[in-house]
Amino acid sequence: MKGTDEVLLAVDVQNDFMPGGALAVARGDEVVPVINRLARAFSHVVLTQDWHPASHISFAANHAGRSPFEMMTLPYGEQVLWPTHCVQNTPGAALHRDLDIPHARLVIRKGHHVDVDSYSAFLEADRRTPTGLTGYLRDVGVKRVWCCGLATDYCVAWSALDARAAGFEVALIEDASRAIDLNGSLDAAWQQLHAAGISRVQAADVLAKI
Ligand code: VGL
Ligand code: ZN
Repeated sequence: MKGTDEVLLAVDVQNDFMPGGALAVARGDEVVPVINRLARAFSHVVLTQDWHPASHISFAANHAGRSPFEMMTLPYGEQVLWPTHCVQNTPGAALHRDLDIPHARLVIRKGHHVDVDSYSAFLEADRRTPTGLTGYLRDVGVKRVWCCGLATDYCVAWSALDARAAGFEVALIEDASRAIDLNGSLDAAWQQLHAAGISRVQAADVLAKI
């Protein structure tokens, strides 16, 4: 069992990111049993939920003449315009029904500000507004963050990078994650992750060491 100084951070295991969902990640459903198995080895698990108002700035539908997956320049930087997804309190925003982590302690909901996106579980896309997760993890004595979930190249990567920047040891569990891979985003993410000193591990390696 992993100790209290380690946390499993399972990012956005939500219906809209599953095959058939509004922003489907290919084979996204395959992470569910892997994350369930990992979670049994961690006493401390934190989940995130992408949790947008219907009028959210990241939705192409909220910008006249724009289509999903186009880029748009916003006051805080370049933003991918997404299909409408993970609208607060809709079935698409719910966690996958087979996610079985009764001992998950905290669910961070992110992306709730109408005019700022938040891929990261730590800092919103303006790169200034904290979610509070850094303070929470420090407060309970966490030193190492194990990241997994959806999508590898967006919310998982951004969360891992911000965790590292906040001073935690960080690993990304590759086979407990799946990517969107838009215009080379997966390769770009791995380059950034490696440069930041984040280790790339497989679930079996994590479980073998416990
Ligand atoms: C995500 C795009 C938009 C993610 C969330 O969970 O990776 N990607 N919102
Ligand atoms: Zn989103």
